[in-house]
Amino acid sequence: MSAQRIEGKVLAAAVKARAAAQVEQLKRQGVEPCLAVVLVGENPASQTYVAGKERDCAACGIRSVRYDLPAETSQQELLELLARLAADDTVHGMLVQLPLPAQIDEQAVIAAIPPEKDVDGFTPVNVGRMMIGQPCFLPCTPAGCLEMIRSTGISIAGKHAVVVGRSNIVGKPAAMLLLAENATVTICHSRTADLADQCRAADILVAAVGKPGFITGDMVKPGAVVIDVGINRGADGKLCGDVDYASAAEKAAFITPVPGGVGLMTRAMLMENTVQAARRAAEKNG
Ligand code: NAP
Ligand code: LUD
Repeated sequence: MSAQRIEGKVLAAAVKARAAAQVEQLKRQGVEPCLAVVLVGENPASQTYVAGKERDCAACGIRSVRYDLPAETSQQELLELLARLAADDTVHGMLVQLPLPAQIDEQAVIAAIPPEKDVDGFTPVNVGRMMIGQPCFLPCTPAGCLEMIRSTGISIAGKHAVVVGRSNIVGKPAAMLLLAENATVTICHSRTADLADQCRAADILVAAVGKPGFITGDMVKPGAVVIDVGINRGADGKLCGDVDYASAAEKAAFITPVPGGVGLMTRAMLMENTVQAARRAAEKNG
């Protein structure tokens, strides 16, 4: 069998077209959706991702403001900027690109984002709301994964989903969203004893490990849906995922590519969240 590629580019374009239509409507009501993106230091990958987010904003008609702070920025300075953005009514969504330099406490920074502007869905309030199924901003990468799984047309309910990785930004929330869709969910991590067996049991396999080619074809159940969240540089310097695409595609029914997969959906879901933040702010202000 040769798997069907789940095209991030096509799906992201559809999500962004939907967002753009809503932006048009908000603008007619006198609201210009605006996203503030804060980048600390000069991590080249972060710069690429943030540039992509700015391009997506422009394509959707969303105003974006970018703050580039030097790597030596103190936590206090960053918190002061966030307080200004939090108080600025023209800013609807705000995010601080991760990772942050070592002198800055990530959780303290996330806590400085008001939940109603937290378009990454990283604040404790939004994480808690997601856990109990209340309306919230869904974290962009897991939400993008869900959108890609849904696009296959398979029904998630009752399926065995295996998520490899338990980070706060990908693995844990991805598992929670799959659970909310009534999958039976297994979360694997570096201390999982029988990882290959666990993976082979998966109807839906989500890989968020951060190791190039970590998931190989022998770990994929025939007919599975494989979602590759990883973004790594291979030995050849090229971008690659956590899944060995060639061998996994021989077993899977559907598989996401890297590049051109989950990364593009992460950006698209951010546009959706930003529009939602602007819409809620507009409703609140009359
Ligand atoms: P992370 O915080 O480093 O977490 C990696 C997870 O993988 C951890 O839970 C770790 O287990 C687990 N792991 C590591 N080695 C393992 C092993 N040998 N066996 C089983 N599990 C293992 O990474 P992350 O932020 O979740 O990101 C994961 C990957 O996704 C990275 O390549 C990152 O660049 C990419 N990413 C992509 C997007 C996107 O939009 N496409 C978004 C975010 C991240 P422990 O918890 O036990 O250490
Ligand atoms: N921090 C993210 N850190 C890293 N790929 C992203 C990402 C676009 N606060 C905060 O944006 O949501 C976040 N919020 N993340 N990520 C990863 C994570 C964050 C990853 C990939 C891409 C955003 C992306 O555009 C393209 C693709 O896979 O096709 C190609 C990118 C390239 O390097 O050419």
